[in-house]
Amino acid sequence: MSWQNERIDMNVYSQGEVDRWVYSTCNLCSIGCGCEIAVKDEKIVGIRGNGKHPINRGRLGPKGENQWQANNSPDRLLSPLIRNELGELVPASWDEAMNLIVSKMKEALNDKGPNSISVYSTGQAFLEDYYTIAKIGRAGLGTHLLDANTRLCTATTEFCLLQSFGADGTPASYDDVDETETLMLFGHNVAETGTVLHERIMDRKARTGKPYIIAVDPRKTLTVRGADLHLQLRPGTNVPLLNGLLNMILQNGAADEDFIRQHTIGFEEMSGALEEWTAERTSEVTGIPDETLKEAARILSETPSLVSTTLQGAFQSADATTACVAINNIHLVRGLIGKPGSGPLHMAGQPSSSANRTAGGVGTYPAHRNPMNPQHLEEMAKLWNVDVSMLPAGPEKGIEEQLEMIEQDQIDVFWNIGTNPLVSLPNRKRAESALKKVFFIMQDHFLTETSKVADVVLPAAMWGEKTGTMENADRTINLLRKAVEPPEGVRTDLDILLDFAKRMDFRDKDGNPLIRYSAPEEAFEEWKEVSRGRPCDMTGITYDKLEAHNGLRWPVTAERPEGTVRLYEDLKFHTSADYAQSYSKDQFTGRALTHDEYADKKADGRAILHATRYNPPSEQPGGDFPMWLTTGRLVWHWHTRTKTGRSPYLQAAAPHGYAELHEDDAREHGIVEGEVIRITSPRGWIEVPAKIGDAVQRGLIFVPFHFGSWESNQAANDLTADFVDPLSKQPTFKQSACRIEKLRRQHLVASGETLGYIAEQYSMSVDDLLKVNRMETPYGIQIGQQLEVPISVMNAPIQPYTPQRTDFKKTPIEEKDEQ
Ligand SMILES: Nc1nc2c(c(=O)[nH]1)N[C@H]1C(S)=C(S)[C@@H](COP(=O)(O)OP(=O)(O)OC[C@H]3O[C@@H](n4cnc5c(=O)[nH]c(N)nc54)[C@H](O)[C@@H]3O)O[C@H]1N2
Ligand SMILES: Nc1nc2c(c(=O)[nH]1)N[C@H]1C(S)=C(S)[C@@H](COP(=O)(O)OP(=O)(O)OC[C@H]3O[C@@H](n4cnc5c(=O)[nH]c(N)nc54)[C@H](O)[C@@H]3O)O[C@H]1N2
Ligand code: SF4
Ligand SMILES: [Mo]
Repeated sequence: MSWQNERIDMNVYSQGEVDRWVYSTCNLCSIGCGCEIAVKDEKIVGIRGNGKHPINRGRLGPKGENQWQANNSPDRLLSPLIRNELGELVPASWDEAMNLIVSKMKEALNDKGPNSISVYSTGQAFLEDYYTIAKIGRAGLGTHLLDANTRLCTATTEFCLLQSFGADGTPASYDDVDETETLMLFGHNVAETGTVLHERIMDRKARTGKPYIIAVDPRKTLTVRGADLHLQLRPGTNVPLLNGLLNMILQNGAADEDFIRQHTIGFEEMSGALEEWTAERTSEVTGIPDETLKEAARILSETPSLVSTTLQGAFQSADATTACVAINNIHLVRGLIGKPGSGPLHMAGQPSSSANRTAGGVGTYPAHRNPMNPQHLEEMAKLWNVDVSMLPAGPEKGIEEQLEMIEQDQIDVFWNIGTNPLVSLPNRKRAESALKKVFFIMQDHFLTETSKVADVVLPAAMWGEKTGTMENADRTINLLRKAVEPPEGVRTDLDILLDFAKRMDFRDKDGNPLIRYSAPEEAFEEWKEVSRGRPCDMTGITYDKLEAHNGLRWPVTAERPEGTVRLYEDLKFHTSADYAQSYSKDQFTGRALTHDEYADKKADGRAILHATRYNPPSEQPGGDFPMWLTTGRLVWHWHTRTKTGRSPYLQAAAPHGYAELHEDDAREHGIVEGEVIRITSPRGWIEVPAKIGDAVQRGLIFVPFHFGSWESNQAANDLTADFVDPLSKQPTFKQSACRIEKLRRQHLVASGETLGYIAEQYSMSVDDLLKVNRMETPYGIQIGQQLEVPISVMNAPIQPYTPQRTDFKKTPIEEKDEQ
């Protein structure tokens, strides 16, 4: 059972009582915590956790508690902006802005056709928005260039699920995390990136000693510090590790042969590819000691239940989809799926990235339909009452492929909704040059780094100012109700999309408006019909029911009115060729298979085991760039900080970027804590203070990607490589090569100067001055001697975070007692 009790976390700034509390959901990550928004004098003045919500029972993390402050930020966009002849963004009316967009769209349609228009959306808006983007994009504009920042985020979740089980939809849920004996956190720093889920895990662990936690990460993260076993692999070696573990599981005789025979195909091919991965070879490649590997394999062989989560350490690494498929293989070989406490839980990141995949606002088709299956396209054409020839069945194009298309002048109009690509895309300078070439529409709450390339800016309403639903990481659909009106001049994403559809005069086959709904709930009601009979069937959901139940996990139908805790309990997978969401891809090359190739596999409801071959990261340390660079998150900030940077508390907790390096690497270079160093990769450089410790392994540098302003030169994505996984097309943010350089000036020792005196002049300690100059005791300095001094030291520490703000009983008690 999750949480023994409620604890209502609250953060309210109000003189006296608030006027009302409005039902909502946290909009800052995919955990999906329930909350209520405090309103006073028609303004949002705070937030509190929803004690009845099964996901969080009232708890909120630091970002959740502080997200509302951005709503009241004085620099909100309050009117559309258009770039004038002088190149400045100046205020314009909605009519001017929308008419300009419509004329540019029509021009592109005339000149180059529908596939010269791209809609690049987000994982932070609502299902109703995504569904509308899907409908307008495909049945209105007729483009198949629909993508989103979900490509950077959870595309791999989708593709590994398509490969193994035939459709998207993560099998296990948080309830399984509560029940499992063993939890493997794979490239998932949940203590910092899913704080409330981590509290939930650690709360149970403190009470019962369970689950046993294996953390797989090249860094000693906060998550690792709460784990039982740390597999500290070398960057980019996920597939060798998993292949080695699975090989040992087989050698331990732990395969569930009946399960494999009855419910899977592909075992021979899969196991054939594992043979080379002996414990010795695996240890050699991953850098994990032999005994540690064997211990992990023993636990994975013996555990009666297992939940494996994956996140960006898996998805943004070389061979992302293959690693996640290898995790599916482990679950299938051990028969640990579809039963309480077991299953892969491939995570999401953004609060509604899963909803975009489900609703088809990205490369996917609505409700897990297969665009290569003519029958599925017919269904969509019928549901939307359009001619099937309207629905282009082109293969999905990821954002990195779209940038290439822009470079080749194939795309003219780019509509960017709810994302900040010039901070979040890899190798951002390349992205910048590409995006400068298109007519760029930006829809956001604020001006961001991306505004630089925007031709039109549309001010969008924020969380708390609109109604809609989101899908979290475990298939829960949550409701968010409007608490206050958006500021004057600001419109919701849905209203903007509906207005666009009207101005474009999109029509169905009978000449009626293509979009006939005008409110979120009506959009949801239409979407429900689209989902009918598909894996994500939501026909049993209404807004009121979502509020009454505090979220429901799909499928929710007449037969399953309370939703579905875990998928595949009947061990019938979505792999029949008529029903599958995809004919899948070749696991090694990424080539899309045809209907016949897929049908010939005869999976027909059985899960598919794939051979998982190792393909080392495209860029490796060497030559001028001898170190690994990895990038990621810290607990205090959300992505590019457009929201968290506007919270005084969160901004104070982590005011600037930094680079984490190992103490031995620091010693070798004579670098001291807080010293500003330069990090250079084949694509660019940044200058950030050094944070020294043992969190990263030797030879690895970690840089958070939150600090992307053009002025500060701290943006991780000035450095990152833009290679993508061949299956999911997700960029490899976690592995690039780099070097570190000291930034020094010289100090000429003058007569009478002592080390203490010199150190003080540069606000350094004597000890640091010695380290910088690699001087050992006994030391002496002489007049005329050259000393090195860092050009700057920024010792403003990032505030530490205590991951366990738990209120559990400290004495472990038997799990059965508390149920
Ligand atoms: N505080 C905070 N929370 C967030 C977000 C945020 O911006 N801030 N964003 C949300 C979103 S959209 C997402 S996608 C999630 C991401 O959540 P996470 O995936 O947990 O976060 P990251 O820091 O990107 O990466 C996770 C870990 O991958 C490890 N890693 C690097 N290379 C490898 C490798 O080769 N193998 C393995 N196994 N691990 C490796 C890194 O050391 C890092 O600790 O967080 C969500 N929650
Ligand atoms: N180096 C490196 N780069 C990364 C990653 C990494 O780990 N390392 N992680 C990647 C991942 S997983 C992700 S998810 C991306 C995130 O990358 P982005 O999505 O670019 O980052 P955000 O800061 O969340 O930007 C969202 C923008 O949309 C606006 N916004 C928020 N909600 C709404 C809404 O409802 N409507 C509208 N119209 N606007 C809204 C916000 O104000 C903000 O400007 O970054 C990716 N980039
Ligand atoms: S864990 Fe995620 S959903 Fe929950 S409060 Fe924190 S940011 Fe919000
Ligand atoms: Mo993400």
